[in-house]
Amino acid sequence: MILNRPTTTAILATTLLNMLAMPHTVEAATFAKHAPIVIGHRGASGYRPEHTLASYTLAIEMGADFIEPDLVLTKDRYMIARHEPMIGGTTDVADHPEFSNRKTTRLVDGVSYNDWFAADFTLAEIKTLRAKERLPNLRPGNTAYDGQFEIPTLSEVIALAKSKSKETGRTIGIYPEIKHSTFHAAFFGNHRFENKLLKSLHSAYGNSECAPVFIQSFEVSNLRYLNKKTHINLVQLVDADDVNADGSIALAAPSRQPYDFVVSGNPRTFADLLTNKGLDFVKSYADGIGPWKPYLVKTVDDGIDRNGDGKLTINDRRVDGSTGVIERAHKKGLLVHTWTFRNDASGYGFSDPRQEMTYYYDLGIDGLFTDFADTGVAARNNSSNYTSERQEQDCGHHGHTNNR
Ligand SMILES: [Ca+2]
Ligand SMILES: [Ca+2]
Repeated sequence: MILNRPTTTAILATTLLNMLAMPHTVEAATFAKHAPIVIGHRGASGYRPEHTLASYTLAIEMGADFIEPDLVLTKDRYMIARHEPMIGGTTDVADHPEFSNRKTTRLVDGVSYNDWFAADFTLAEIKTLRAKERLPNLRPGNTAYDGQFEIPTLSEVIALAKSKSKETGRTIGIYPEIKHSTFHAAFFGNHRFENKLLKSLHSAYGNSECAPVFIQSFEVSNLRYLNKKTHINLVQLVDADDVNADGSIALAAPSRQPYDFVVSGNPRTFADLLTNKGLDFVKSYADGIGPWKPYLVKTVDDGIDRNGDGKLTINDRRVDGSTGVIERAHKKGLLVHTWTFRNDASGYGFSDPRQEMTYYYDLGIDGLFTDFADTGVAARNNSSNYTSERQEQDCGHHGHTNNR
């Protein structure tokens, strides 16, 4: 039966449903901090060129709780969403002859790059560029969108998250990453980037731990600085170079240490941040950790073709279970968000990406970054650790302690 006009009963039912679905709309600045979340990694970057409003919008429409803009600064100090200060791989800048003389060589975290750098372009110039797919071989379908989308500013990302929150009745959070803090400090001045970010976030969301925001960084000293300046949630990212056949973590520059440690001569590695002592240290300034997933689940390459496709790949690795990092971090009151889950790559020990993500949610992680938000939401909703009731908890009522 097709109803051309809604009946009174239908209208009443819809009104009731809306009331039930949006109990927290008056507290828009709160979010379900303790329900496991799905973070749209660079948006829905499995389906659209990363870090575009189209990519973030699709992630939200697929049910992501947070969208993740990586941030770099332009010459005139605007925060724009790009994965790297180098923009040759994700924009059409090479097709702009007027910018051919901007290509240059710079060191980023000790590695030399010959590329175009956002820091050499004004925002107005950046706005003449268009995004393109970073991984055209892995994601050929996404190249259909090359040349269509602008490079968004942080303000535009915030505006999108806010308007989509209103439209959907869900609180859509943002999870900005300060990229290469040491590089930006050398270019623009110490903490200029961090101060700009806080100014923008505090004005958009208030200086509150209930703001639907996590600030993330692979560096340490900038997070410790931010901890003194804001109540907004901070997450220490923990990188590595690779995972060995026996499941242990391989560390090599530039993914061996936070780069500010390299500069200051601090010998501690990323792995050192996840020992009990390391977690105590992180807990002194951050609310959560964001380790690469092999830090959390041990998988071993034992030469068995588990999925029977006649090839030995990372998907075939034996899954040995939790390394204990999740449990130890939780004991210290740290949230655990891990990365990156992809339907088309990176499935250590799993051939089915949804199964992989559910496995991590079942171990108790508080959230994960995925390029495929739809699969992430399906996996999360399928997890034994997820109930819609938990999702309605708000961050102010559940005694999350921090050290500020
Ligand atoms: Ca990121
Ligand atoms: Ca195989």
